[in-house]
Amino acid sequence: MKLLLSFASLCLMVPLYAAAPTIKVEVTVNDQIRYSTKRLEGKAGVPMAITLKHTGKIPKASMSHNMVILKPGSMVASISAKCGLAKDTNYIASDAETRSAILAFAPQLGPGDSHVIKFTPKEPGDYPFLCTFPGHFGEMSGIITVK
Ligand SMILES: [Cu+2]
Repeated sequence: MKLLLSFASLCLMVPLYAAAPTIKVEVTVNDQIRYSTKRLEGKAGVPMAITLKHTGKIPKASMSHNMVILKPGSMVASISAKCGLAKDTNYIASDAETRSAILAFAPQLGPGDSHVIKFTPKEPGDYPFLCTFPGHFGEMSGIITVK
């Protein structure tokens, strides 16, 4: 009986400790050099699953897109410039500044490709994101506002 009671109280307690549900969003890209949105919202400590989907037709070699999420306060323009030169590593630069700034990313996607980026912002803040394909940063950047 005692065991049964403790099992029952455990069951009642579970919902209190259940993790907050993942915030799921979809961002599309196509042959226009832009994301379908420049603003996303998250909550500190709550996992996010961001699906990046490429719905365009231009071959990957001449037009591909990724999404790189950076720590708040990162030097976005400088990281964009370095990644833009890193063709051999899929436009993700491997220097220390870039590596420490990147929290998560989707690789370069071609037409029909999609990728789910999973990350959990730990603190409130403005988390920049960008596409690092050369020349895309000007139009393809945005902010995840985490409260
Ligand atoms: Cu792009």
